[in-house]
Parts: sequence; structure tokens; C-alpha cells
Amino acid sequence: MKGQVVKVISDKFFVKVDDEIIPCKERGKLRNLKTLPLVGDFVMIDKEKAVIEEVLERRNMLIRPNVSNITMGFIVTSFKKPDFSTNLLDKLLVEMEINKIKPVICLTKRDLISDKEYLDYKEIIEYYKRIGYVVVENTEISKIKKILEGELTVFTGQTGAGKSTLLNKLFPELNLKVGEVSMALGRGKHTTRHIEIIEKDNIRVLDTPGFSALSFLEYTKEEVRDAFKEFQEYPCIYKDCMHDKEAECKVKKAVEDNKILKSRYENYLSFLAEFKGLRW
Ligand SMILES: Nc1nc2c(ncn2[C@@H]2O[C@H](COP(=O)(O)OP(=O)(O)OP(=O)(O)O)[C@@H](O)[C@H]2O)c(=O)[nH]1
Ligand SMILES: [Mg+2]
Ligand SMILES: [Zn+2]
Repeated sequence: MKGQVVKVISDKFFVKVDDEIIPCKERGKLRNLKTLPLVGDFVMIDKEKAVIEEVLERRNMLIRPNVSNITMGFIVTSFKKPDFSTNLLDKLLVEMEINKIKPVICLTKRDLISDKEYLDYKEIIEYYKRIGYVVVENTEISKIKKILEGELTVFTGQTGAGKSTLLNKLFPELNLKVGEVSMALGRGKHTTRHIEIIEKDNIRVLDTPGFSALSFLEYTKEEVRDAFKEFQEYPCIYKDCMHDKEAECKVKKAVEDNKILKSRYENYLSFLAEFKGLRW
């Protein structure tokens, strides 16, 4: 029967089948498969033997944390402390687009800016909405709960942006530490905590709120370009146009005409420049 791995502790894989959690071993055929089951994996199990027999094809896979089949990404972005960064926002949007994860932009710390400052951000926010992204504020808890329903969600965004604070509002029983600089996973430190899918009221989140950036496998330049999905509204003469040095580029024209947000295009160019075929 089919289930989903919701937790892994050493060599025990906890597989959810309907409303039951079945602790399984991975044995037998899997040894030849090279694929070790991850949290998020859909698997076929032999319930009698409590054994995972097959890992089904993944929709996507994150390396850090090592999970699969994420459907939604909450990009937690503060107006202040830390300052709003369209560069990080666009980078995370690109990663999610490429990996078929629905992004949601969640703005925080609106209370730390004046109405006048907020107006400066309004144009940017409206732009992201226009190109199809859902934008919410961290105060809209019931709206956020509705958005999260039925999805497997990771929370990402700069350190201090308010991920743990938001998760605590959604799952008070988690009692996550707020305001502490979380373990920087990127600095070669290992967290001893296991990864687990937390589930409540058809909302499923990964309890790895400390990490600030996602890490996927490498991308191609073309994938990065196509992840800026509004560029496709302006088809260039050459289908393979990178919208960079090419003459008569419709995308560049759209930037000049203020149809494409300047920061989006500049961030795109900066991603191309730092691009070495490696992962971020
Ligand atoms: N004023 C204000 N402060 C907030 C808001 N959301 C979170 N904070 C504060 O911002 C600080 C950092 O919040 P955290 O929730 O720990 O941030 P985080 O994103 O989990 O940070 P890391 O775990 O380091 O990645 C805490 O002192 C929170 O109380 C908000 O909407 N307004
Ligand atoms: Mg945190
Ligand atoms: Zn072009």
C-alpha cells in the first residue's frame, strides 16, 4: 500500500497510511535502488512486514533540509530588521518556480514602518501580485491557515524575518524559540534534531524553521530565465534570448517602459552574473 514518510529516526521510517503511522524499515529491494527514503517521500510498503518496498518518483527534492515533495514555500520577508531584500525574495521565487513549489510571499514587521514608508513598498507588492504571486501579511492568521490547507509547506526567508514567530502562531504547541539566531546550517554545523512533518487540521509543515535559504540541486541558466515568468509576456524575436546583451530584446524594452519591475530585471542579471552552473 501507498504512504508518505513523515519522520525518519536513524533507520526507522515512519510512514503515514491513511490515518495510521507505521514504523518501517527499508530493506530488501531498496538496497539495490540507491534511493534512501526521505521525509516527504511517497512509498509503497508491505504493511505485514513493515518494510518499504519502493520510493515513488519525487516531484522535487531539497538538499538542506533533505526532504522531498514539498508543494508550497512560505517566503517570510520583513519590511525592516532585517531590511526588505528583493534580491533574496527573487532568488527564493526562482528556486521555487524551478522546483514546482507554489510560493507565498509573507510580509512581516509592518508595524515597524510608517504608512509613508509602506507606500514605497506598495508598488513592489502590487507588482508581485500582478504577476500571479499570493502576498499576505503575518497578521492574517486565518487567511494563512486557509492557504496552507492541503499543502506540504516549508518556511524560508532571512534570519530574524519572523518564521518561528509565525509558526508559533499557527502551531502554539510547537513552542519554537523566537529571537534566537538559529543554528546556521550553512556553516557546516549539524543539527541533531530529526526532520519531521508536523500536521494539524490538514496543514502540514516541515519543522525546520531555522534555515534561511533553500538548497536544491543545480540549475541551468535557461531555468533561471524561465522562472521569471512575467518575462514570457514579452516574447523576443529569438526564442533563446537571454534578455542580456541581445539587441531588440522585448524584455529589456518592457523594463524601460516600466512594465517589468526594474529590481526584478536587475536581480535576474545579477543571478546570471553569479551563475557558474553551480547551486546557490
Ligand atoms: N515588530 C515585529 N517583530 C516581529 C514580528 N515578527 C517577528 N518579530 C520579532 O523578530 C525577531 C525574530 O523573529 P523569529 O521568529 O525568531 O525569526 P526567524 O525568521 O525564525 O529567524 P531564524 O530562526 O534566525 O531564521 C523576534 O524578536 C520576533 O519577536 C512582527 O511582525 N513585528
Ligand atoms: Mg527561527
Ligand atoms: Zn529578450
